[in-house]
Amino acid sequence: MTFYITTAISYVNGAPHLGHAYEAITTDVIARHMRQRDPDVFFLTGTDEHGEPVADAARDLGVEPQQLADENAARFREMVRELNVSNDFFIRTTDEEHGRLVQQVLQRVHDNGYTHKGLYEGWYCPRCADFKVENEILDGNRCPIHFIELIRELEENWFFELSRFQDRLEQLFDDHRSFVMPLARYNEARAFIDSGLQDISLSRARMHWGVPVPWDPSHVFYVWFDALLNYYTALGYARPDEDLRDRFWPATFHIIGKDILKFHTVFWPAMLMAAELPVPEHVFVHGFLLGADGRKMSKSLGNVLDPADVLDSYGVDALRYYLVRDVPFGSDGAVGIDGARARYESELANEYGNLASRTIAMIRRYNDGRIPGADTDPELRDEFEGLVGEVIELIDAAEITAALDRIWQRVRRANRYVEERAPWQLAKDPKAHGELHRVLASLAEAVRVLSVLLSPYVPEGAAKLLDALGSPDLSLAGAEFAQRTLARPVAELAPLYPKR
Ligand code: ME8
Repeated sequence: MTFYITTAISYVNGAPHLGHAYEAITTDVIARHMRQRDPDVFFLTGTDEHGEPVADAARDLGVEPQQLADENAARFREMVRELNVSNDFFIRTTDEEHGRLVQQVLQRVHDNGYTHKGLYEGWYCPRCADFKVENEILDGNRCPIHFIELIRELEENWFFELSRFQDRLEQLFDDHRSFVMPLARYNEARAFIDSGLQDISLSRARMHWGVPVPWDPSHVFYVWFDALLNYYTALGYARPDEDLRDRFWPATFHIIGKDILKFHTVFWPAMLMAAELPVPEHVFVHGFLLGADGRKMSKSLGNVLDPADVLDSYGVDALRYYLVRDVPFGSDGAVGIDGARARYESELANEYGNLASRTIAMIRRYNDGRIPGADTDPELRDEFEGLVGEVIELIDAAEITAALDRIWQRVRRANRYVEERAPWQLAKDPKAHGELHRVLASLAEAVRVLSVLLSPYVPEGAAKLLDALGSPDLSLAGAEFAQRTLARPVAELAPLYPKR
């Protein structure tokens, strides 16, 4: 079984912001979890570098688009690294190989007869790079996302005959209820299709910053088609010695934000059908992180929380954990540094971190650092019964927040177990040493299982704990709560999430 997951690719008209970080982190949680089940995972992220969003920003700064793209793509790459994101490739749509493959695929769409030249007249948002249809336009001809005034465009373009895919898209949605997730987003996409599809621009005559149309080189492709194709083209050249398209196409999951639903759930499958390529299995649509004012975080609105503030103060696990835990995946959520601090202190430090420290310290103090060979306690074992299966089922549906919640219930249960059994009391009573060994063996197993399950969320802390236990195996096959005897004594463990 293979599993191919992607993020949207980010516009390089500015620096990365928390919304980009959020998407990279949440996608990474799923990718890391899947690798724990089956190693044949491919995880793609990257940057979207053509079209007006980038050309206009470069013009305003008085630099060439390529220069702006180079500078900002480097910042996105750096962000991904700092966030501990485990992508297998980073695509840039200015990669030469990408452009070549875009031309190949869209030439096929043209050869298959799904294009025509025509006059486009309508309203256009240069920030979205989107030709808005009637019901997407706010009063005063404004963009519903950026609130800026739309531009009246009148130009001769190549059109993609989207209208001819009305029936096939309806069929796709009828047959695959999980094509778009969650259900509310499925309904939204379905409503857009049901309202009747119109042909859309495939090329721009007045734009030059893009991939040239091979059958009419005075045009470049409309940036959205160039961009969407990244998911497919990347597989063609990510590995110099292997064309990964046979192995990984179609994608299992595209993870995107709600503002780009129409492109991914309507235009994209139609384009693939026109090119005779299989369509992706699922598009999962997450919500927006909102600023303190409750509005979309965006450069143009100036309400962006810098992820660096959380990273500098609390570290990478804290940012990853906070965003996944506080914002139910699929919904919007307002976020800020106070919330991040609270989750760090009360949960990462006081619950998981403390459980880990106590367990290791007690094994060292009361049993010379050896995990006792005693049987684990059925009471705690029962609490973990079925947990791995629950997590797997939830993450199959991209329910990463719900899965984290289930795991965390057991973190809390294990902490209560420490209080109830009070190993420090048992240690004072020579007659209770059998019980003490059972409690220590159970706690060692609990923190091990919890760390394996938490590692997609907090890879740094989980790895430290598993290292101290001498049990680095991350596979979910080995994550059932059982009795373990480990070869070497546990190592000293510095606090996973120290007080700041
Ligand atoms: O849309 N909260 O790029 P982009 C959560 N290049 N997610 C957010 C967000 C926020 N505040 N702000 C943005 C593009 N995003 C195109 C995509 S894909 C073929 C081309 C998400 O840089 C947004 O929804 O504007 C999108 O999924 C991603 O960040 C990149 O946004």
